[in-house]
Amino acid sequence: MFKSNPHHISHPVVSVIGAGNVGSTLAQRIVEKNLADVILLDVVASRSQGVALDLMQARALENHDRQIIGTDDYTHTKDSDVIVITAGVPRKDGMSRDDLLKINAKIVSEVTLRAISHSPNAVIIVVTNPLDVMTYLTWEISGFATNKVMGMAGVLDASRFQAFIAMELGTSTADINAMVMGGHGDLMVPLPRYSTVSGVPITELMSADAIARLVDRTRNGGAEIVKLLQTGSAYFAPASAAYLMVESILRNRRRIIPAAAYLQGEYGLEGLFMGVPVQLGQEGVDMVVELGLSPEELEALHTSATSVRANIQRLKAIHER
Ligand code: TXD
Repeated sequence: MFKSNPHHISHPVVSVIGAGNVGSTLAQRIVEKNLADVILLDVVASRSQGVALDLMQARALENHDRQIIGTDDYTHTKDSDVIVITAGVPRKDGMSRDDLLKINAKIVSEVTLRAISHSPNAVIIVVTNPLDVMTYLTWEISGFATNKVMGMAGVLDASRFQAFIAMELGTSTADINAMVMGGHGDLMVPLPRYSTVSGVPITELMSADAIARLVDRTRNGGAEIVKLLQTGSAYFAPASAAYLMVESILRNRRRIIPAAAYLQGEYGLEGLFMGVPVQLGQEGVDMVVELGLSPEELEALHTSATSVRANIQRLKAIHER
C-alpha cells in the first residue's frame, strides 16, 4: 500500500559539508524548522551517517518530514540550492596560524571543487576559519560570481553583541539590533551608533565605559566560549547564524545582515572578502549596504581589512612554496 522510498529528497536542498559541531547543529535547525532537506557530508562517513540517523529518529517527535542523509559521497549533494562549508580542523596546541591556514585551505579547496562539480548553481556559505580568507579561497577556486559566495561571521558577532546589550540593559533581545563589521577576528568593528534598542542607538542608553566593555566582550566572544567549553568552540549560536543566512537565501527574504562579502570599492576597499552589511536573497548577495561611517569607524574597518589582506597574502605565499 505504501511505497518505500527512504531517500526521497525534495527541494530545496542544503548540503552541509562537515558534520562536526556546527554542521550537525545547523542540519538540525534546518530540518526541524522545516526549511529544507539536508545532505550532511563528512570525510568520516560514519559520523555524518550517525548524526543523520539520530536526526531522522527525532523526526517523529519533532513532527517534520524533512530528509537528512549522512554521507561521504558528493554525488548525494547533486543540485543543492545552498552549500554550507564547515569542514576543517581546529587549531591545536603547537600549531601555528600558518599551519592551520594551510590545512584548512587544503580541506576547503578540495571540498569546494567536489561540491560545485555536482551543484554548479548553488550559493555557497563558508563557515570554516580563518573565515575571511577561506571565503576568498572558496570564491577564487570555484570561479563563481561574487554574489554566490559569502562567509558567515558578522551575523554571529552581531548576535553576540545583541546578547551582551540585552544582558546589560535587562531588555528583550527581540528589540535589539546590532551591527558588527570587519574581519572575523580581534580587529572586528562593532558599531555602537548602528546598534539600537527599538531604534534608539545604545550610545544614548549606556555610558561610554559600558559600551567599551561590551564591544570588547563581543570581540573576544569566541575565545570566551572556547575557554569555558575547554574542548571545541561555540556551535549553537554559529549554527543559528548560518541558519539565518540560509533561510534568507532560500525564502528570498532579503534580510540585511553582516556577512563576509566581496568588496569592489565599497567603504574604499576592493579585492577582498570581509564583513559588511549585505542584502541576502535567492541569488545570494543582492547588494552590499554602505553605511555612513565616521572617520574613526572607517579607520578601524581599514585596519581590520589590512589584517584580512595579510592573511590572503600568507595563503598565496603558502601556495607558491
Ligand atoms: O563565525 C564563524 N565563522 C565560526 C567559524 C563560528 C564557529 C566555528 N567556526 C569554524 O567552523 C571553526 O573554527 C571550524 O573551522 C569550523 C567548524 O567548526 P566545528 O566546531 O563544527 O568543528 P568540528 O566539530 O571540528 O567539525 C569539523 C568537521 C569534522 O567532523 C571533520 O571530520 C570534518 O569537519 N572534516 C571534513 N569534512 C569533509 N571533508 C573534509 N576534507 C574534512 N576535513 C574535516
